[in-house]
Amino acid sequence: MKKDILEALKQNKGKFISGEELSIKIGVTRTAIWKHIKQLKEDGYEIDAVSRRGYRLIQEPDTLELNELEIDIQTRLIGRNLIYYPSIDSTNNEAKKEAALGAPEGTVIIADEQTGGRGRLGRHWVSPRGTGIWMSIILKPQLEPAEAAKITQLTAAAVTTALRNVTGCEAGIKWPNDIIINKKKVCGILTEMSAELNTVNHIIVGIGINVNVDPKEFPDEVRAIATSIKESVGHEIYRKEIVLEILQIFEELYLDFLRTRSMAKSVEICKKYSVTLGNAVRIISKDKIIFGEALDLTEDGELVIRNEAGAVEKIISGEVSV
Ligand code: BT5
Repeated sequence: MKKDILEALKQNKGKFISGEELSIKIGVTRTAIWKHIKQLKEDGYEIDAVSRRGYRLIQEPDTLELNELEIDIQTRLIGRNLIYYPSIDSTNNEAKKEAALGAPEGTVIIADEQTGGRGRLGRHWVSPRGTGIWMSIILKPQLEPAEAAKITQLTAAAVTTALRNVTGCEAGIKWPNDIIINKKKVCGILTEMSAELNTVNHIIVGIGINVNVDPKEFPDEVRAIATSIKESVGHEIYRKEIVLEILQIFEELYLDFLRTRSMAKSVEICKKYSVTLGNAVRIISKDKIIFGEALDLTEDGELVIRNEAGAVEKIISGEVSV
């Protein structure tokens, strides 16, 4: 019911709607309306309450709670099923549990804070409360396990486009899983899967974005390499706007990929915004270190390099430092 009231207030944002009109529209007493408005105010909504005129929504808080996301989401698949936690160890861990319990494809787990956020190879991902986007998407594509890295590229394309669209920042992609602004990391992607020999059961794609994070909140070693959207554009951004844009663009790219079995659209975006191509790279892939020059991306999103011996080789995944 709180959601219905919020939806009505949003539809009339900036204008008054009387308690009576709300109570008729939603089918509850005016006292019930008043109680919910009080709760919304406690949740951080700025609402004017003026006798004989009613209620007027002035400003929403920067929240990722379900009421907010569910009212505005426009997708068909990605995020149609949303699960929100104020605090959780890791949205990837939770997504794994949900996937095992049969959560539908496109389910999104989102948290306001992670206490055990994870990067690749068991690294820690700093995920402070209230300022970042920490979310995971459950996918069930018919893929061979070796193709899972494509989903990382598709995600990088979706996140970079969304960040640019919503914030105007100059986000770039450091292959394979970092989104950077001004040479510092603003977002990391962690793709994990459950698979049999030849088929993927499900893929969990975890996305961590420093939106309004104050760099002072990062521990020293992370501060040196990390940035936030706020730091780069100079003001706070509603996290919800970014989440909705990512889910929308992700859905377009993912449905296109399923339909065509081609990564062309995502790879085109990855190439356009790549900060890796054309540069000297040092790649840690499995247990070896390869030096070379990043030349191109293949049609599947693998990195093509010319190694020190002058030979051209394809890298499927790895750790790149420029
Ligand atoms: C990544 O790993 O970049 C993947 C990060 C994925 C995080 C999301 S949040 C939602 C979902 N749930 C999870 O538990 N994880 C995913 P990697 O390339 O291994 O980079 C990890 C390194 O980035 C760390 O060792 C730090 O140096 C640095 N780092 C840690 N926290 C950071 C942050 N908030 N911003 C930028 N860099 C960070």
